[in-house]
Amino acid sequence: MQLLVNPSPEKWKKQLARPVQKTKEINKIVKPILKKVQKSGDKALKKFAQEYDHVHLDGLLVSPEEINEAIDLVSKDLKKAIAVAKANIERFHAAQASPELIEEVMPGVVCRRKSVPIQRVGLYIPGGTAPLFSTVLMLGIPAKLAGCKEIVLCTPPNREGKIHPAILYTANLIGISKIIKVGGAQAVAALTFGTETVPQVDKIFGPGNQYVTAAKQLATKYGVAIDMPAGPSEVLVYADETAIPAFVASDLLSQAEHGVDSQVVLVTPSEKFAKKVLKEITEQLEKLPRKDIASKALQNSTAVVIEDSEKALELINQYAPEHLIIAVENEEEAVDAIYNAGSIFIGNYTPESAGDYASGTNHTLPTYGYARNYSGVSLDSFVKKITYQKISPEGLKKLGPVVEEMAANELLEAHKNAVTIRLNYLKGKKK
Ligand code: HSO
Ligand code: ZN
Repeated sequence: MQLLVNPSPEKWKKQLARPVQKTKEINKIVKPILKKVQKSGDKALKKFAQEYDHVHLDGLLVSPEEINEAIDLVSKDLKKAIAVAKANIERFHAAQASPELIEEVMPGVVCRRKSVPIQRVGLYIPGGTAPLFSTVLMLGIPAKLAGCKEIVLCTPPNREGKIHPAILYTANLIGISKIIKVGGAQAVAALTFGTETVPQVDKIFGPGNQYVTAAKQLATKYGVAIDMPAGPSEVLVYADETAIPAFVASDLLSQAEHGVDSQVVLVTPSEKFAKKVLKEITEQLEKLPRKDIASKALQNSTAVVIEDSEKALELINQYAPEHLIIAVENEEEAVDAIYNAGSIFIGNYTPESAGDYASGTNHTLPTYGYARNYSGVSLDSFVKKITYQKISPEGLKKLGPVVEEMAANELLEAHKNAVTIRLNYLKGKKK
């Protein structure tokens, strides 16, 4: 982890640049995968399973027997923990429901807006080195609460053709019945075009490696929506001497262990504090099973000393972190000054891990600086809002002339006529 002391603002961008994504090369690999799945459906998926997951699959769909087996394999303690997380996530996401809006904007002109569930959604849960069953909760719970009709979960099998029991247990617990053994770009392709086993969906959610991310981006060309553009996980901790160096180090390491391309940043007014954190990181890192991954991520990572708090906050807003931990004396002032962040964790006793798993907020968040213009996943991500209007004859008499005037000035006579014809009819009826 490099240490920068009072770097000049012109250099911030370069010094805190995220690892570059090789989109062009990745697309070269991903595009043919999409094509093959579009053309050959399940047959292509099975071929890719052989090629990438090194497994021969007879069927792609997870069977009820496999679910039962998973239920037996998950420990009691983990089941209890998942139940608490589920309750918190359900509670916070259920509270996000926006009530139907009805407004009589002028007499006889009534406008309405209502949330309507996206009918078919696909949830992608990555395989790889960590079985992210927590992501099943983060995507599945809001999908269920929103009322999505079809919820499909895709996740890659291991070499034995199996899926991690905690993923199956969690999916079953929240009532997802269609779980498909397919991973990578081919999973995204299957959800985009549909195959014999995988239903076509309207929106695709979930994290993944660079191939999955690229495939999701390409899927949008075929009319499928995606949750957000994704990149490697990241955290920025803003801490002063009222914070505890060991806590800060543990938070930075918790994100560094996600992947070699993860990035963690410390921003602090005190060089002395920064050095204490760096020392703690070295000590804690030694004991981590994922030490190799975390230490690679730390090579992309920086501790920045900025004495001036206004400048520090400016840097944070410019960086737009996915996760922001604020552990400074004037926490409220700092929190209020932030306008670019995916999710904010406040105080010494709010580790990011709490939000990653169980406090109730969603952990699917905008990375790579997209916190400037995207929100994290929420109940809203699973609904669309339809607007409605009904105008009475009285209402049209008031509003009609306004529309006629505007249409005439846009030189759109047919638009004007759609009002005039009705107003004339109403006059005629009166006579
Ligand atoms: N920090 C990750 C989510 C996660 N952490 C899942 C652990 N499990 C992205 O926000
Ligand atoms: Zn995490």
